[in-house]
Amino acid sequence: MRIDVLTIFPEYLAPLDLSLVGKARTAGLLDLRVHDLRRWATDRHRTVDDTPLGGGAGMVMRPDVWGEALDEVLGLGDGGEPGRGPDHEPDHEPSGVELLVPTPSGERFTQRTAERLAGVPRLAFACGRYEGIDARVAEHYRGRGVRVTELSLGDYVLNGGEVAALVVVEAVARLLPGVVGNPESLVEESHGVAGLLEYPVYTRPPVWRGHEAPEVLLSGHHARIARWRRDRALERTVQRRPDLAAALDPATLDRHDREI
Ligand code: 6GU
Repeated sequence: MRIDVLTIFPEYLAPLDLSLVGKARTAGLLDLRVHDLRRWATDRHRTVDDTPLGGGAGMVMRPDVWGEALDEVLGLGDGGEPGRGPDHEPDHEPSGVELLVPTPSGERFTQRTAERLAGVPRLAFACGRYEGIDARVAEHYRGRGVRVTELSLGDYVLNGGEVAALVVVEAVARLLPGVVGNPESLVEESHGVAGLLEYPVYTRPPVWRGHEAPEVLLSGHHARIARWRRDRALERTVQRRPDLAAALDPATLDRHDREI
């Protein structure tokens, strides 16, 4: 998979050299390229923003700078020739690249989104400051046949899209074949297909500072352990995430589950 990140703060993406994502890059499983948006600014001060049309606080990122940057990085060529308007049908073959725009006003990013994105051959992130990128940029690339997804991590506001891009890259990269050593570890974890949070986990010693690990986990009784883990996962989900509990498919719950 190839991922491009466009940002005015390339240093913010430095953690992508580390850990699992860093190893995926070294192993050639992930081709990740970070670009400084100011490379495409044309004035002496490398300006990328301007005041909002209609007035108001803050600054808005300029469509002209984003347009030049994205045309080059997405490999689409010049999109500004006369006769092409926003109402035209896309006249490019979809390039297989999906443009992701992190914004608190986007659709919610979930594990389902990460799973879908892990199957897209090319992703590109347009990281804006939180007042945002001129809305015509997303509209323009949609009109050219690019899938554009505005994504939000949750209901809070970050200063810009960079941290959100880090989160999405990590969530997607670990789903790529060969990135996580043991694929079994992707199966049981929180937000898996069962819609349950993960059960609590323990390791040695069996007693630590007077706290005992649950006896069943030392029993060697695999069916009882599985039942205990499912009960704890359900209990946690009901207590911590009533929204997820309410969305559980009743057909996948057994009689024992209903007693939790
Ligand atoms: Cl994706 N971007 C920004 N700027 N703030 C956010 C967010 C994204 N998700 C939650 N807050």
